[in-house]
Amino acid sequence: MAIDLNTGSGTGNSKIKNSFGLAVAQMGPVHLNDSRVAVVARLLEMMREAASRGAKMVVFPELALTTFFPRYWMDDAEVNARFFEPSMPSAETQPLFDLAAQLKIGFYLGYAELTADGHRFNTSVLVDENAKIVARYRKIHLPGHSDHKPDAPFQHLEKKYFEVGNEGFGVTDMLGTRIGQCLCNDRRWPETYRVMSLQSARIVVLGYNTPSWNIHWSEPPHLRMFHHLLSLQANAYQNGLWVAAAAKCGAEDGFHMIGGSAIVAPTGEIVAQAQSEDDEVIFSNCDLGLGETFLQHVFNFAKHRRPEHYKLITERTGAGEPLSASALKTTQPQE
Ligand code: CDV
Repeated sequence: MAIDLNTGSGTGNSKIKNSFGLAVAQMGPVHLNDSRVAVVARLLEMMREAASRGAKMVVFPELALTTFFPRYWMDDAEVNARFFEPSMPSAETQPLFDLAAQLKIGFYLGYAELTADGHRFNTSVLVDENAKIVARYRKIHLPGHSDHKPDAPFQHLEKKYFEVGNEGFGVTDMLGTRIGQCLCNDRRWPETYRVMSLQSARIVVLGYNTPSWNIHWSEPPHLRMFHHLLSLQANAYQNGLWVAAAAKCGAEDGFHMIGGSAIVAPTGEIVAQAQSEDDEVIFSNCDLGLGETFLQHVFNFAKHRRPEHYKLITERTGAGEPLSASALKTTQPQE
């Protein structure tokens, strides 16, 4: 392979050989009293646009069907009745599945899941082009708190309303590629992506609701967007995969959340980014071969990873004391 010294490109043929049309459907605000029917109508319109632009798949936000209700302190009976889905699809969400089958487009959707035996999860599903649910993910890194904070401007009660996901970070073969899913706060944790890239995920999709204000400390608001993009870009690059992230954003009943929905390439570069804080579809023809360049060289996992030196990552949750010299020493693994 010739290296073009003018461009610095060593990736060979610039024509996209393995192109995947990927759309992200950002949502503007969903207010407390907006109906599921009205929300689903907005999602249907964006699904149509995504398909018309050539998307094989469209990514919707976290908790896409309702307002971001963890900001409200409510009793369990009320919250279950108003915001949780006892089934997926349901009468209100069935039109999404019908249109997906008609348009032959896959999708990712985040919603609040209430199981038959009363467990509650912050969940997403991957739905294929035949409208079949092929994978489910239950959010693992739940942010916020479970107690009432009456002095805070709003609550972040994910730890009250949801249990920690119990099904791991799986990946799924669909639409001719391998896709991993996560939700919002998961995107800030490198373990999320590495567990999926070790299963050869090519795309990670996620939805998010990120309040512009941090109720725990006076974080400068611009850092919310900076850290959101930094997390997507660093992890796309370090794992040689595409990342597609869909926000629910703008002011929901006066509570503002960041936009910035984005599609990030395995180079770490943003290839599409939402400009508004409203319903908006962004799209990219993603070269699924692009990550290979990194995964065969700088991030050739089989060749360069040294898991014998990473044991603390699974042995410790919080930071602790330094390891002793003898604990740090390890025998060399056999080739
Ligand atoms: N829904 C979320 O998980 N939101 C968090 C906020 C609380 C920081 C996020 O990581 O964006």
